Amino acid sequence: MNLTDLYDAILNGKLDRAVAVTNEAISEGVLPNEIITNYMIKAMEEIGNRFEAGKVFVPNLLMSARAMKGALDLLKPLLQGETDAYVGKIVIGTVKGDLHDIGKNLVASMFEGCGFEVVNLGVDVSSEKFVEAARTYNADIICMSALLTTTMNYMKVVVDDLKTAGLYGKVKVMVGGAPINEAFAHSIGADAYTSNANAAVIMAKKLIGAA
Ligand code: B1M
Repeated sequence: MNLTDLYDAILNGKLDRAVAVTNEAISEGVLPNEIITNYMIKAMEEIGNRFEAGKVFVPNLLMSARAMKGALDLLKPLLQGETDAYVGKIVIGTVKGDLHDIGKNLVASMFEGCGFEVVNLGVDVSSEKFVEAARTYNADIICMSALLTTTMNYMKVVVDDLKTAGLYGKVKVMVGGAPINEAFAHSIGADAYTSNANAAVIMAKKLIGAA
């Protein structure tokens, strides 16, 4: 089994091949995090670069996303942390106008595997939905994901609406996604930014005093 085959399968949008290689890797005991970080995410970065360079088009992104999701589904049950104990409640979603959900779902799976109860609101989530869910589920943390520079600013709308609803400070706010960084998170009043799913779990535990 050669894991670069998985990289190639995702890059070329070959779902069946991606699933087959992932199954082999699992049976050979390769750690899920290694498969995800070193091969799957790298392939998505490369297809993104090729798209930006005009060498591939939206259908190619869709095919790669489909292959990535199929392979990731096999790994999700294995993303188990060191504890099964309940840690806290998280509401997560991709912000309004944005349909990218692979990273957000990976973060959600890591949270679930590490003892968080997760309410996943999906993609294209309005501020009203975030605020309502925070209240309805009595969430400890709201996690927002954005992959587009045109949608990232919507995170501030959600933070402002949390303020209006009297929830700001009561529910913590975490943000992430490729165009987001620490300075942006700070500027909109979010409590934390993390660059990846592992760091998100560590940060979430810290924010609610469970670290
Ligand atoms: Co689009 N897309 N896309 N896309 N897409 C990007 C984001 C882009 C960078 C590609 C490029 O040009 N290089 C570019 C954005 C440019 C910009 O804004 N500056 C782009 C564009 C332009 C577009 C469209 C506008 C294209 C078009 O239609 N002309 C369009 C927009 C649609 C919309 O949302 N309204 C579009 C559409 C799509 C598809 C639907 C085809 C597909 C998404 C399928 C899906 O998600 N179901 C797609 C894809 C696949 C990509 C790339 C290639 C891959 C994204 C991905 O899944 N990465 C992407 C290029 C890239 O990112 N390099 C690109 C893998 C994933 C595991 O990483 O999501 O970054 P990521 O998540 C990471 C971290 O960011 C972090 O943890 C994750 C795991 O470590 N993280 C969090 C994410 N969310 C977090 C939340 C947290 C914490 C951490 O909470 C606290």
